[in-house]
Amino acid sequence: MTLLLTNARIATMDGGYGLTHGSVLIEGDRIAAMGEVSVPGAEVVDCGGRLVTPGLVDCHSHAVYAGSRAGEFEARLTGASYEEIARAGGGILSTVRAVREASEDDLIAQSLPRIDAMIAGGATTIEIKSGYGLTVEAEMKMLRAARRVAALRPVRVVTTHLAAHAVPPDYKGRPEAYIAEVVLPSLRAAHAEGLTDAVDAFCEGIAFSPAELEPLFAEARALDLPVKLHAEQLSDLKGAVFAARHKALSCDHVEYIGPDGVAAMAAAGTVAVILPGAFYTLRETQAPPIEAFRKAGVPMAVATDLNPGTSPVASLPLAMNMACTLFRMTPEEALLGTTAHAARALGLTDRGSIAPGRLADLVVWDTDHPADLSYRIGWAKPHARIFGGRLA
Ligand code: DI6
Ligand code: FE
Repeated sequence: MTLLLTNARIATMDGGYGLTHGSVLIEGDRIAAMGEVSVPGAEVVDCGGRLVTPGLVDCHSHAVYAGSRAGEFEARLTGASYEEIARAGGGILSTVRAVREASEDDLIAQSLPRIDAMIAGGATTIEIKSGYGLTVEAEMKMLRAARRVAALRPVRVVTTHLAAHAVPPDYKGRPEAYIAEVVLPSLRAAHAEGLTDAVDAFCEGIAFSPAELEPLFAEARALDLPVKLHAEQLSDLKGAVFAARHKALSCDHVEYIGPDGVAAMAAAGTVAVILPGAFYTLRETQAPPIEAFRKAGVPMAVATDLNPGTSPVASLPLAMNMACTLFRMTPEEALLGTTAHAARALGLTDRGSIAPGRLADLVVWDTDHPADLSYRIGWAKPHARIFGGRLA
């Protein structure tokens, strides 16, 4: 099957926009060639001068979950803080209750509308974390549901084990025991079933300290799984320094990171995943140190962090807009953040840019200007989508 996109404004996203005008030739599920190519017999899609980008990569989401947290949204607007709600047994733990009660099929059914919204925003690869089960079986259920999403929708799914997301009530005050008795066994079981591509944890005062996470990252290394970390979202526990020591693919949130964390990430080649949806929803005031990341050469990704508590955001273009407006990232950085740098945050080299040999996951946008993807609030929509070499 040969597909030829013609008259395209191509943002290759190789180090920057890398704009060129011409055609993209797709053979099978891969990009075969670019430039002024013409191939007899190919199915031709005239892009009419529109922008073509790599399919967007959402490298941080909690899109598979059950239940609703709309009531907490209302409570926060009348004064309760996110941490107060969490300490009172709401927050993450209220979603945990809903996930434990849901069957795997129900979990998928409740999650598909969110997946569809992510796809509608231009995503062709999405990362999905566990972390709302907090028992061996419920974590496995989440990861199985996440894997099944890829068979139900035209999207690639990367799964991440996040059992170290919160301490469940039956382990209250005993985080080490929870790690030893639930997190490590669930990671081994998930790995044995091929259910997880990476290991993540929430390093925070309301969750786990670096010392408590040491056995988890040691186990990840033993299983040859890459690690990443929710680090420095609400305070500076030196999670980034810890994660960089374990050669983490990414540190995510990083609002409160210090110069030591930035330097450690730069030395380890760790990506900073910027999550403005959570910052916006929590009405945080401390922005991540974008200029320090730039100066140190730390690649920045941008993701939705789609989750029921702190970031009910499904659209990557909206996250890009927030990254620009709230954090002064440039639209070029924001697009690198949802393409090349997001792929890197997942340890993937076969996508995130347009070049021969890459996966033919592409989006044709209803604009010819790449900054429009960040600039337009709520109406940066794909005109067409190519997934695995086919219009989908
Ligand atoms: N950081 C977050 O922002 C989300 N998880 C995390 O580790 C919040 C998840 C939730 O509130 O349900
Ligand atoms: Fe998150």
